[in-house]
Amino acid sequence: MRIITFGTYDLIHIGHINILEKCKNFKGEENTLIVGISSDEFSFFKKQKYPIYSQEQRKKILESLIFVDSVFYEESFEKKRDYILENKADVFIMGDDWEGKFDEFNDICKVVYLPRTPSISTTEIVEVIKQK
Ligand code: C2G
Repeated sequence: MRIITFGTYDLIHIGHINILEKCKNFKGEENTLIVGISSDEFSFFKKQKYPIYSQEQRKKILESLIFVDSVFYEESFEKKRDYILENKADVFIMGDDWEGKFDEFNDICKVVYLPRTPSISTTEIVEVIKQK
């Protein structure tokens, strides 16, 4: 199956790796995993701050992972339908912090939310480093 997922993937951590692994192995198959990585401008739009790593660095890091087959820049929520169609995705997977948010795409693919890895996020990592 062709799986698509989206995210910022800044300061990549075990929560990111876990969901990418689950996407790649979804339903016990060796799927093709396509990742839409938030551009710097789209990240700023979502979170009112720029990622620590640039979009070029984040893209290169993701491309070097064994679970990931291809990476493109996500530039807006509005283009999501086109991204799914262009990439011929069968399944769209996100962590369950996005539960219910993308159900509108069930008409063109299967939308699935998987459990997040508890107790880790880019924001927390930054806070911990700041306190040291
Ligand atoms: N994630 C996870 N466990 C964590 C942290 C993140 O499973 N502890 C998952 C998120 O649920 C998401 C993916 O990792 O599916 C990427 O997370 P972020 O980089 O935080 O992405 P986000 O900024 O939420 O962007 O259009 C959708 C957005 O672009 C998603």
